[in-house]
Amino acid sequence: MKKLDNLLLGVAFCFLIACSNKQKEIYVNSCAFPEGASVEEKIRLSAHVVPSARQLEWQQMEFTGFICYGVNTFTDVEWGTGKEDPAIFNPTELDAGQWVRTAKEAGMKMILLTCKHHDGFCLWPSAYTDFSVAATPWKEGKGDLVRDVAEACKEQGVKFAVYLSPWDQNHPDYGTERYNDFFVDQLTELLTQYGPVAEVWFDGACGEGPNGKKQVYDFKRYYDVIRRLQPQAVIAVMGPDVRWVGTESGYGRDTEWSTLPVTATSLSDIAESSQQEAGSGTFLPVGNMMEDDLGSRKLLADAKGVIWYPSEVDVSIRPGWYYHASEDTLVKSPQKLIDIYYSSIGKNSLLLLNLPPDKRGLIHENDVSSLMNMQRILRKTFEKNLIAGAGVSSGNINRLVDGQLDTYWQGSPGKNVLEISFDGDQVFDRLLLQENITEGQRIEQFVLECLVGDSWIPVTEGTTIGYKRILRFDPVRCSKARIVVRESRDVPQISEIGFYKASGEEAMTE
Ligand code: FUL
Repeated sequence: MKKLDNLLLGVAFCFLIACSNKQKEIYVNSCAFPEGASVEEKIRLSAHVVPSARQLEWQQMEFTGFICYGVNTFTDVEWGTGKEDPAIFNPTELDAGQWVRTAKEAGMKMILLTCKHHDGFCLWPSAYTDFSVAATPWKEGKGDLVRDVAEACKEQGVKFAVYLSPWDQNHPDYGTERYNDFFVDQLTELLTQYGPVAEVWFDGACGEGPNGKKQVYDFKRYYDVIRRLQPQAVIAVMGPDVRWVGTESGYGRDTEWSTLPVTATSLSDIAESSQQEAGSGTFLPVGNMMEDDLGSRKLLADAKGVIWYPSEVDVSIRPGWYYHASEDTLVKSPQKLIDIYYSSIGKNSLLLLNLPPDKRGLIHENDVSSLMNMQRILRKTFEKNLIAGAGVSSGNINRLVDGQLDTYWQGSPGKNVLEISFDGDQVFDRLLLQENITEGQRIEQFVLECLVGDSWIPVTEGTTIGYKRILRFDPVRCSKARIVVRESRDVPQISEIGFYKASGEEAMTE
């Protein structure tokens, strides 16, 4: 537990890395500001905080899938009670391969499975409870859905992740210290029996258990188990590696910092305030993850340090998280999903899109169709980067289109302008930018200008870029464009640039 206890200790270590490598001043995961640091120094230091290896790998997945499945699927509710008769869980055509195939074809790189939701029903035959698939008619009680999904993921080259709800309405020990032992036992089963796990997702939703008590979760202990058994896994939402964006709508912030100013010094404080109500005082502003401003200079000025805490946008393809036949006609259209794509992945977040299988145990045809059309249309939009064949003012263009974060264009004081000369006139309405986050998130304000006649005309502008930013604007025709970085926390480094013309099918129909 001690290992995770104190952010300041971790940061002292980071300073050592920085000293021994003057070329690259980086602080992995966090940086505590020295006593008496000026605002300018805090801003500069924050621009050198970088993701841990597990956070970077997670971010680069971009698009991931969520499977909410369990007794709720059969009782037609969103939240169960923990008193369900397990016999109701009886899918007739369950095919985990279809779930993973659908996700993979849609471009998702990971599947997160609700191994246990708030009702406490387990999709694996846990040795620590009778409330599981072992008590159901499905496969005559011999099934293990966690195994089926983990194996299908392995076969198809998709990462596997576990959602284990801390809130458990079924377990008699809920609300007592013994429940923490039980939770650790279940976590251990999931982390030792099913191969590599890429993410562990702890939900912030929490109510009373069967005995009317609220549980004090021993998060530090849970994190310790995860770090020991699956060190590559990120811990999301009620956890230190990945931040809940603050809504379940699919829409992230226009200004999305992965570097968050904090007043906290311990990871447990971070966990406690991650998907919670206002008032903990851990983050600046004193408030919750739903605040609009989580990373401005104003907040940095009052902070004690900065952590790398990137945003994950979770949303369901349907109104509910679980399957309801009454929502078969309410599946989000491909155009709506594309709008969500731009508003999450296109705004420095990872997208976690829920695809709830139905009572048969299949992802419904309507969901599959929407998803495949979304992917097909996006592929059309992004198939041709118009920058190909162009030249850039800084010489070598290849480093801006090679898919590598650590090959980049770098600005210099007073010269933060990257000019692009296209191969003749080009028409585009999408701009994609990526920062070299392996050295920090820095850009605070930028504008795209195009040369029309003899004048540079502003076409669109943005604030943060981070891992990825995609801007949409009306089509523009030009042979020269430039990115002007107006404000940055240190020298800007742009890793990737793309100019695209959107497929006509992107247009919203609703
Ligand atoms: C919420 C839960 O209460 C929902 O049921 C769902 O699991 C969603 C992803 O998170 O907090």
